Amino acid sequence: MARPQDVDRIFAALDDFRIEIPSWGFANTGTRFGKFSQAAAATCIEEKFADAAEVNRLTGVVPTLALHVLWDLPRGTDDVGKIKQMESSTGIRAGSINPNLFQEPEYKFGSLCNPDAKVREKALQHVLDSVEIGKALGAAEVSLWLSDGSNYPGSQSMRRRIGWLKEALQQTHVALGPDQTLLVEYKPFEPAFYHTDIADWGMALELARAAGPQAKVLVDTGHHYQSTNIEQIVAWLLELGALGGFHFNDRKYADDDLTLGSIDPYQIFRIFHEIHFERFRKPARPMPAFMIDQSHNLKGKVEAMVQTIVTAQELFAKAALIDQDTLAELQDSCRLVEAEELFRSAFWTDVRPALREWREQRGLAADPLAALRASGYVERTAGERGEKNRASQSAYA
Ligand code: LRH
Ligand code: MN
Repeated sequence: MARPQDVDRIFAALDDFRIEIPSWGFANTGTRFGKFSQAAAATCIEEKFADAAEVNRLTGVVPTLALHVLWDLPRGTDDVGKIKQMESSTGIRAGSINPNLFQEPEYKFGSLCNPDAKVREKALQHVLDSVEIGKALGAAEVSLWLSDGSNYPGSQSMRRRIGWLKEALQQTHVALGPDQTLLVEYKPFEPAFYHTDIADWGMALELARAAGPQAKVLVDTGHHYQSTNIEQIVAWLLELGALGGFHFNDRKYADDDLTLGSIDPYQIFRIFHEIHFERFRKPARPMPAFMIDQSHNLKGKVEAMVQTIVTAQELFAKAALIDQDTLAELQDSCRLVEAEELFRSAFWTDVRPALREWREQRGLAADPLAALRASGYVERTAGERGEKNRASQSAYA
């Protein structure tokens, strides 16, 4: 149970905590082995915004929805008006703009790194269109992930692909508006299984730096080899002022896109500790963008999203309990067990009663998951959307 003096810390942290949810988290998705369609799944952008509004009604901390351009704005800038209508009807604003450079046949051998200059041009144009969509929507981030890579040694030139990639990101940076950030996301493998052009934080950092000051690194927690010390990468990126944001999810094996904290909650806690340490040292520095990037193949989509946000709030609140001055004193005097016990006891503190109180004081449901079940929202949307979902066996999201 959190001590009374802890409650202020928890409340202060929760007041600053905001997290973005992905439109694709509400749509029917699957794996290469199958897709288990859900009747209540969102089938169009209107329903994705409606689900996001329901999640925000219940939690109060998700003001923005990440959009994937080809999935959510298939007509590009011509769909901006439609998105703005939904922003005003739901109160949810468009969040990060994610270009799609991984599903069209032209991108078989890559997009920005494709040996064919015409394909690179097409890919760059899509990124530049995404930048313009971001400007038109006043969205802060353009979030770039490339599936680019190869499957066989010797089959592609990794050096020439680096050159093409640097050029494209520099051209993208020139096109950014003054308040826009380009997020460079890395991933070690999948769908490429020999080399991936942006495979780790070092490559993403060098590409961001070469592009310009508005380019930062995005850390997707599912994009690391087993036993990678992710919080150390976060510490380094914070030290370098190069951390732009996170895609939070969880995994047991690879990029499993499971719900945050479902496999290793201590991992997210350790990452949040680095964030709180940065806030403690440099309170003026803006927080990196917190975003969820999950696909809910088995859990109910809205239920999984609410569960994810509640878990993220709990872990962020736990990490806020660490007294940075005391911990620094114990660390620097190498009182190892005392330092570790201070660190661990924060993780083991049950912050849920304080969170319920924080929510109630802000007119929110004390238990958002229970409130979702009581609302009948999922049953209602299943009724409205069931027929469409049965009919449509669409592509990925
Ligand atoms: C790639 C990724 C990327 C998104 C996609 C939905 O694995 O993490 O951030 O574009 O998932
Ligand atoms: Mn991601």
